[in-house]
Amino acid sequence: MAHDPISDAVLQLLKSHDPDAAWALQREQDRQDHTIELIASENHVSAPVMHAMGTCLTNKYAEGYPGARYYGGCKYHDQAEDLARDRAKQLFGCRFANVQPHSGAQANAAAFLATLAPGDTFCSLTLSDGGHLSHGLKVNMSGKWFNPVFYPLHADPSHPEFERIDYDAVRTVCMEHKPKLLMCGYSAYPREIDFAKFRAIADECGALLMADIAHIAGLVAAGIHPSPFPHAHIVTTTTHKTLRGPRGGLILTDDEDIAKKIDRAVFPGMQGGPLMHIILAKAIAFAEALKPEFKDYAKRVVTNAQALASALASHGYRITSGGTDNHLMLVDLSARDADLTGADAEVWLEAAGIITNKNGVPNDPRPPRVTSGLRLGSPATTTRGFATDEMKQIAQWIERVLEAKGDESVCNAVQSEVQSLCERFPLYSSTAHA
Ligand code: DSN
Repeated sequence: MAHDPISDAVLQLLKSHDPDAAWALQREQDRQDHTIELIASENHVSAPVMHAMGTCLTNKYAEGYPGARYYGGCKYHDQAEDLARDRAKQLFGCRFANVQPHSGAQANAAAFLATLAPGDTFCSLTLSDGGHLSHGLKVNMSGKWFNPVFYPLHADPSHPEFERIDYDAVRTVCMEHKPKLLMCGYSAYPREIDFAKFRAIADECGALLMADIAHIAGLVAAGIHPSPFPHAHIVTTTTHKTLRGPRGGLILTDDEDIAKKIDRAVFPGMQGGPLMHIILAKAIAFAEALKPEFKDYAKRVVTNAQALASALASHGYRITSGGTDNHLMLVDLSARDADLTGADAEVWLEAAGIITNKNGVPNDPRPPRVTSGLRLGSPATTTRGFATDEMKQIAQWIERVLEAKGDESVCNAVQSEVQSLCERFPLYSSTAHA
């Protein structure tokens, strides 16, 4: 098994220095090597990206921006941050990039700070229909300090656009509430987003358009999903999902005035010192995403997701909206078995070496810790080298485990087959990340 070489090196270092930490690292490395990762928001970074995160750039404070820092000794940090900014702009075809947000949620918070005053109204997708907690959840800063109003998905099963964005409803909600900011981009939405339609609604109601492309950023970068530019005023994203970079956030815009406000909102508005080792890793990941191989990777991510979705549908599972255009799908388990919950399915599948997350389906009668659905995605398995045959095999294993309601002997048998497949597709081998 080709382990991730950086974790291997760190493990050797830690074995005598800190055995408890070494134990946790080793077990996690084994878990990643021997299980199938179907969580739609996760991926396996390349060895150079992994290396960059464990470097001496973590030792430095670099508050401020290139050429205007609050600390001495930043000249190489300026170079690293400029590389990351320039590559991000090239990758997404826009004029301004802020690579400092520590996460996607912080990127969103900074975008709010730059464009809204406390109490202002913004509009986003109903969270239980696939939105994100930083898009207006009551207990999140976005829901406590601002006034979110929500648009739904099409809820009529007889409508051809069932469980897809209801653009008429978006317009109605926006014209009634006149939000300052209209948000699109989601955590559990399997269909293409029409950014031009959103922009037309934003213009009509006098809002800025913000696209949170955290999930689809890699597909956008590769040209597999339409770009939010030139439609969105602000684009936020994480860098670690389909984009396959280090864990972190990124904000993009074409508007110089908004860019200045974003920079001030990130620092000193939201954050102090940037994570410069992560920014170096972002620069490396952006360069990887600019390569032709990444376009091929992104295409295979979508093909693999579609293969998994249709194989599950052939086993009697309902895929919300009837399929997927991107890297993820929502599986409504209740159509297969009314008693089956996402919570049970997640635990049973994990026992078989298949890692997923329970997820509400639109209009789910069950609460978020139980749910009637699973969210599945293909970014990590595609990095590992799986193609459509392996995705169909995974669907069969899922069916075996769920049909047997997590029976221990069935889970053990599947787990052993999963392990064999993982050994045939080692992470950090010469074929992974191709
Ligand atoms: N928690 C992430 C996800 O899994 O989609 C979103 O930030």
